[in-house]
Amino acid sequence: MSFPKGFLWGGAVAAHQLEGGWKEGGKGISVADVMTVGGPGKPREITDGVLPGKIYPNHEAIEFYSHYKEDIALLAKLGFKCFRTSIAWTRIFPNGDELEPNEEGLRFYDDLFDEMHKYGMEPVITLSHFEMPYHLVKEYGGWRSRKLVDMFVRFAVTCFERYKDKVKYWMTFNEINNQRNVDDAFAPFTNSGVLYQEGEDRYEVLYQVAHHEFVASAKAVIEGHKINPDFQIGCMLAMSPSYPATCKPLDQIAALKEMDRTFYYSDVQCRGHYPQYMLKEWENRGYHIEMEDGDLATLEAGKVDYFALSYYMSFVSEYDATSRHLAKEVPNPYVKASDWGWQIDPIGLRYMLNVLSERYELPMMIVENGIGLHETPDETGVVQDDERIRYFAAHIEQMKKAIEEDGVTLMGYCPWGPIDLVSASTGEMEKRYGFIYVDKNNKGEGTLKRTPKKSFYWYQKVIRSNGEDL
Ligand code: P53
Repeated sequence: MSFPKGFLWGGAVAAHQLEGGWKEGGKGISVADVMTVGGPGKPREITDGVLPGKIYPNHEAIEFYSHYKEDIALLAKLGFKCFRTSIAWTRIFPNGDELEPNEEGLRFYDDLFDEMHKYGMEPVITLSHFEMPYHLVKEYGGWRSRKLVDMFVRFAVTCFERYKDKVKYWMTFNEINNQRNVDDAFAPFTNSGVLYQEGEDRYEVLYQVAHHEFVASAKAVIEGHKINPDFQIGCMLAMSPSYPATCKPLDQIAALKEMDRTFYYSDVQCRGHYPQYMLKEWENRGYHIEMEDGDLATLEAGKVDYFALSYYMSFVSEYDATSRHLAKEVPNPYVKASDWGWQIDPIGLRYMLNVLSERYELPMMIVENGIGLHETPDETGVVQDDERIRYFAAHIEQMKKAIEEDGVTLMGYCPWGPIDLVSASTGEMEKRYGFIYVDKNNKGEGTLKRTPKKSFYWYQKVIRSNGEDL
């Protein structure tokens, strides 16, 4: 038996990508509400508020807000032991800077968590998943402002107190490391509500922004443990290994430097202090990162309990002396990519779990994994998604090896988007991840009818056998 008893099999979503109801129940406008639909190679547009004539796919998404009972029942039928979603910050604090929460928003998540518990499903909850209040962008410049620390902590504490007997597993910031990618607008905006200005040193801004988030996250961990000592509060990073392109020593340095751009986030959140390579970068570049007295002690006291990761793909780094990070990304000839160019690499998951286990010695949870596919139901109305089944079987096989042969501690597995939803990076409905098909297209047309795909029955069997029957 490789997967431990009580292993958390489930799936993961984020509020803004499925709830819809963007104005229901007193909800405020989030950063996701001002992003249009894009496509492969066509970035989503970030508009200055909600403009007429544009398509904003997150406004309605798949209307989980009004369909959640039916959807949770379907996921229960699938056999979910847990369900990861996020609490839309804008349902609780519509603008983000209020002092009192919005009761109607709080009640929605009470009902949702009750509904999960009805089926013995454990909620796994992200506090900030690409959906911060847009007001905080306009008024404060997003996480550039130190003021957001207290606002986030107020939001976190409100949720911790309200749901202390309903939720045990928490994460502070989803994929906090995505914003390392300062060159496109998407990541800094969705992570942190940051729009870079002409002429500024984006990295200096990034490190200041991240410092605010690290302090906010650590404070949430500290406060959360006071509210319920049984809480498990994790960091959450997108983990994509970058392999050296060849065995040339300089390619090894390139891959190392490339990975440090991500490890910087988890080093702070798991070890409780800044790593030397980052302090040196600040010194060498003359960066001044503003900190308040007590911040470093807060980081030390607010280390996370577990490591939550998403895993989709791997990369390859080749040494490039002209690059800031000494690395340039090159394609991997040994793996295939999805229609969106994401390189599929199940063994990379085993590799990543090992690296993280050795670096941090923490329990881990895979809170996202999956493949986006173009899909249409066949003449019987069912999507025959054998490609998805193969993708998951291969990844679960590698998780098994990591547990059985390498001794990593894995708490659970939540594939991304168990029910089709709006893609984060492209805003498409037609980048589908689900075990359940949702009848809606990129233009927003469709009946919203939910239909299990072939993989639904396959994953049901996997869960029933605790990962033995792939
Ligand atoms: P979509 C980039 C790289 C890896 C994961 O992504 C990423 C991103 C940014 O999109 O995001 C995570 O929908 C994220 C989810 C997202 C999922 O991966 O772009 O946490 O919100 O939907 C899949 O195909």
